[in-house]
Amino acid sequence: LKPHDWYRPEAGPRYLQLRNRLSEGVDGGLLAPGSPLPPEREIATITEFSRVTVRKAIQSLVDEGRIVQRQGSGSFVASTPAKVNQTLSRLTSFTEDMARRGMSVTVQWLERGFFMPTPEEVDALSLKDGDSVARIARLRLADGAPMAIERASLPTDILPNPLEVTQSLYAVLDAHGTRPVVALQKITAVIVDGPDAALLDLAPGSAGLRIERTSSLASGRVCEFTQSLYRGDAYTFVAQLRLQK
Ligand code: 16G
Repeated sequence: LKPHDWYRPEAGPRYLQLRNRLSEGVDGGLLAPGSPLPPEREIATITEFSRVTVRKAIQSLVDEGRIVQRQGSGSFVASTPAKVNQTLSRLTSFTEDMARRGMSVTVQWLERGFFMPTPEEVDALSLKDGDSVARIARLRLADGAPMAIERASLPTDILPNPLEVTQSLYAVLDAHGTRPVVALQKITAVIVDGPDAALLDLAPGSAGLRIERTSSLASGRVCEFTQSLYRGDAYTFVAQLRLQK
């Protein structure tokens, strides 16, 4: 048997035939990473498949993470974010880290204001009974590609006006003289699913890194508790180790 005799991409269910053609379009560079897919109707006309088949083919590529769907703006060819080598020895901000690499930073706000703290926040920030918490949760993008979902919680006297944060939290804290000087960071491997996967443009079931940062002022007071979910394929964390005797 020659390969052609058993490998026939045009065989199998119709939606898989179309899926293969679309997939080849992506691999062949016809559909560039990040570019929008033509509307379903148009794909159906060009390829002579039904709208139902087109929808099924697109859905199977969405499930594989090759195509991403954004609410209100349609389907796009997935773009793999640049891989970032991030050192684990300096207390820097996301904005600074990306700026150093010449990448542009944007944000999609998820939450920003005062909230009733969760027991975890009460514990991490040593809040008193009845205290509320300043919380800013956002999707962080570099050069337009989603990198992480970050949910930062701070005591209200440290961040009296959460709306002041339009881009960099640490720049705002710096201006108030409350930028943290030391932090404890924990990194755990997780599976990304549901709405988190959609926000990060990941296929459900992809690898992610859950990162928790607890930062303190020079006085030792905890001023920031941030829980983040980073794309597993976007980061390599690097630490230098020394022999200690
Ligand atoms: C980093 C920190 C996060 C901090 C943020 C401030 C990690 C895992 N997290 O993303 O804790 O709140 O920087 O960045 O490194 P910003 O000043 O750009 O808002």
